[in-house]
Amino acid sequence: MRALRLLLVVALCGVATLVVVRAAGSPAGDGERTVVVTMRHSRFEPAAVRAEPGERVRFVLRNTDPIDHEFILGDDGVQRRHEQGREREHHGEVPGERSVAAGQEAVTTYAFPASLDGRALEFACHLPGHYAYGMRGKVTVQSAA
Ligand SMILES: [Cu+2]
Repeated sequence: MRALRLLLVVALCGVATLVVVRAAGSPAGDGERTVVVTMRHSRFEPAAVRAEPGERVRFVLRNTDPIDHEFILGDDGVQRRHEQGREREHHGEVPGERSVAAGQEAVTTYAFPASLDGRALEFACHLPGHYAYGMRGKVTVQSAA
């Protein structure tokens, strides 16, 4: 009986997770889509995201690590500037750039220009050593066929 109850709890948790994931990927109804990106063990999950040209994406950034991270979205030039620069705090002044303190959540909304069709942008964390460790991901901008 105990085992059955445990099994039921596990099954319900699975359903709840599925519902959360589906809701996170669904349109917000105001022309924005929400994508949840989790920062775990100094990696981004998912590390690959697709966006429509011209689409506005609301990134919900969840840092589950006990250390600070950041989410910097942009082209190679943006990534290089942040990797070499001393800018360490991002509180929403620039779309696609957010600091996320340990155990916290932050949001940034980014509009992918239609001109990016067929190209990709990178998102990364440039706190010392994180980029080299592999804390990066990619947004491919492409129309659904
Ligand atoms: Cu980081």
